[in-house]
Amino acid sequence: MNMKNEYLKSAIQFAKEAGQLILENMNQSNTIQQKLNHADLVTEVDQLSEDLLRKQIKTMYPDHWILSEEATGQEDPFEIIKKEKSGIGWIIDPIDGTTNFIHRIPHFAVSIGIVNGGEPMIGVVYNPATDDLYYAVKGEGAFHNETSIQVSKESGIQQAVLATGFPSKEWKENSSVSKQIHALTGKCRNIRLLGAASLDLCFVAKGLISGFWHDELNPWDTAAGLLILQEAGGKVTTRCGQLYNLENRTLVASNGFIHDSLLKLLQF
Ligand code: 2AM
Ligand code: CA
Repeated sequence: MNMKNEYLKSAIQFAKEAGQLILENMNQSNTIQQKLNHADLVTEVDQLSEDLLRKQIKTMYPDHWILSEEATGQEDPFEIIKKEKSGIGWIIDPIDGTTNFIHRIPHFAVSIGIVNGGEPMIGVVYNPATDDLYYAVKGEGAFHNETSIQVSKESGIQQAVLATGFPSKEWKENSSVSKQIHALTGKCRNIRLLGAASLDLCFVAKGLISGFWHDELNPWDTAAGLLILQEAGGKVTTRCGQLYNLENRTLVASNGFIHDSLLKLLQF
């Protein structure tokens, strides 16, 4: 087995183990803590999942670095990403979609991106509640469970279903996200706020929706989904249209065909 496939196999195994742990704890009354505000939440299950993932990675790959949501604390993850340009690193979100998890909405995921020399090499996104597994290896296509996936062929923004979300600090009156949604209202087929960025990217990759935009995401929200979407034929840029990398704070993702129209509608 080549190394890339070994890492993929490990990432899938770790994501499924963490997913099992999350499900086992889903119906317990978990302690919920606020981070920035009443919309920015973390549970003890986020921490349990992260501990399991870090332990597995450290045991199997002691030379690899790890960037994960809860361990990062108040540090700026973008500064860490800028420094970690060499070697192999695992960028993990132990639960993406924590608010859905807390409300027992079965739409959350374990997200694991592996980068090599700063470039995404492997992406694994696993929703344990529905047993949906998305994954990609650089240059080898994207998959949902065992099936190869591609983006939608939709070329008109009027036929496009899009998704976005509110970064917790933008959950307020006169939010910039409300303005963005307003700018697209009536222009596309409809807009969804599904609550888990990694799965939004996979939904674009699978052609279920044609585009997704989101501000202020962190590298652990996007590292895995970014590669899965690119390998499915999609396009990911910043809101200014530059090719997206893990250091950027705005993200516009699409099937490629509607990209320019979407970017244009978000320029105001
Ligand atoms: P989380 O569940 O891991 O917090 C919801 O639109 C999406 O945005 C989720 O993927 C959520 O990730 C992410 N998100 C919410 N608030 C965020 C914040 N302040 N910074 C970065 N990502 C955030
Ligand atoms: Ca999270």
